[in-house]
Amino acid sequence: MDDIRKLNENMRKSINNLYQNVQEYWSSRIAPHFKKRTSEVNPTRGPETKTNTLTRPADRTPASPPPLLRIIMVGSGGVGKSALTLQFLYDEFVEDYEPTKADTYRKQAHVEDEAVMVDILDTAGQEDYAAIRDNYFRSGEGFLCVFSITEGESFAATSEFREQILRVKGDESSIPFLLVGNKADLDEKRVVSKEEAQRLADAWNVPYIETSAKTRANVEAIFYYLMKEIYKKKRTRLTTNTTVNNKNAKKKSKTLCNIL
Ligand SMILES: Nc1nc2c(ncn2[C@@H]2O[C@H](COP(=O)(O)OP(=O)(O)OP(=O)(O)O)[C@@H](O)[C@H]2O)c(=O)[nH]1
Ligand SMILES: [Mg+2]
Repeated sequence: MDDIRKLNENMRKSINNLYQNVQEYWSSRIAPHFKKRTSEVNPTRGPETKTNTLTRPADRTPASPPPLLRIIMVGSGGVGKSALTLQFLYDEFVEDYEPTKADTYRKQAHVEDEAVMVDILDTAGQEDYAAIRDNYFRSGEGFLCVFSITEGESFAATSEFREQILRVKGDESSIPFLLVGNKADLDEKRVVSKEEAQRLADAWNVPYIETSAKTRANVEAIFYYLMKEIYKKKRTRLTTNTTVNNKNAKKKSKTLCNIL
């Protein structure tokens, strides 16, 4: 019995020692580092963080993941949404037509020298999937609305897509949005003129760009344009929130001073 008691006592001592060692290690080695990192991202630190807010929003720590930019490809079936997406991501043109249900892709990119993660949702143009579009659109932060310059119906359909997007996004008419006339390499089969498409884009107050998923013409341009727009909008929102938070913090400290 005595032996067991002794063994228990020894075990208790060892555990206590171990616990103390861990505590010492934490307070001498880890805690100071932790404090330093927190102060590095303190938004109220002074002028040098001001420059930081331009490149790195103040409410993200240096270790936080890059901002996620959500792009949605919309447009009728067969206009080239998947072909544009795959050309952008993998530098290749897919000749075969395989109607999409919904595919998501992710890619790291840089916008204004900052690393971002772009999430591309390639939706189904086919009418069979029209009912599930609302759900997809809700998560979108920017839209590439694609038609084929060789198919009038697909051009007419862009108005329906635009209406649906505005309805789902709560008529947020400033949502990053681009009207894209694809298959520009097939100019001899063109049925939608540049002027006609430009007029529609002007009425919506959005840019119009012609692309070719086959030749890669303007493929990077449309994705990067949209990424920049989404990024700018996100950054403005973050900066506004930070300014409001700072103002509130100042107000609070003033009130506290008055009370004291
Ligand atoms: N010549 C030419 N063909 C294209 C271009 N873009 C797409 N295509 C072809 O058009 C067909 C349809 O392209 P997809 O990208 O699958 O069309 P989609 O819009 O994704 O169609 P859904 O998934 O049904 O909504 C394919 O055979 C492509 O090779 C282009 O810019 N030029
Ligand atoms: Mg597709």
